Amino acid sequence: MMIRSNWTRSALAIAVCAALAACSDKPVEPPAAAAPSAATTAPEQAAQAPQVQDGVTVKNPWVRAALAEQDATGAFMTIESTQPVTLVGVESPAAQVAEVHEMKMDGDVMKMRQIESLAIAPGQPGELKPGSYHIMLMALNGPVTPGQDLELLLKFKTADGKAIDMPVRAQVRDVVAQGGGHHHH
Ligand SMILES: [Cu+2]
Repeated sequence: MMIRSNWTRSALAIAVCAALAACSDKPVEPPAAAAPSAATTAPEQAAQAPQVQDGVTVKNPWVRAALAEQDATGAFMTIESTQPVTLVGVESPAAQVAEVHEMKMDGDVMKMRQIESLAIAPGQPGELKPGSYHIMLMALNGPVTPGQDLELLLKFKTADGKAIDMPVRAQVRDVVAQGGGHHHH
């Protein structure tokens, strides 16, 4: 019974990934915010400041909005580090399951799989984006609505095995993902 429900979840995740891939050729993200010229206090909502902890910098984290009937969605960001680290896990209060995934073309078919870890080194940022590496949020606890901030806990390991648990707030963005057009139910 466990096996069956896991299988169903995986099948759904693949479908969602396919939908993510389908729109990856469209411009998804707004142009990177230019250097702020504002001399006064900038409101928080516009350009997101990079989030930094222990030499790890997370830029522009965002989550694709998910309607109430959707069970899964993806989270994306750029991760830089001043020392070699690996992303070994993710947790989120918004989802019962969070995994690091890789997606790439296998012939004509876009396939995705869970990966154990994602290596990040100085000068070699981890780019999590549609059609590539991403964080898969599955068994969502509720709708993921544009305008929300969604909490992610990124779990890194350094080369000498030290854990870096980094909380990140990701913006939920309403990105039209109708390319695949598969509706479950
Ligand atoms: Cu995935």
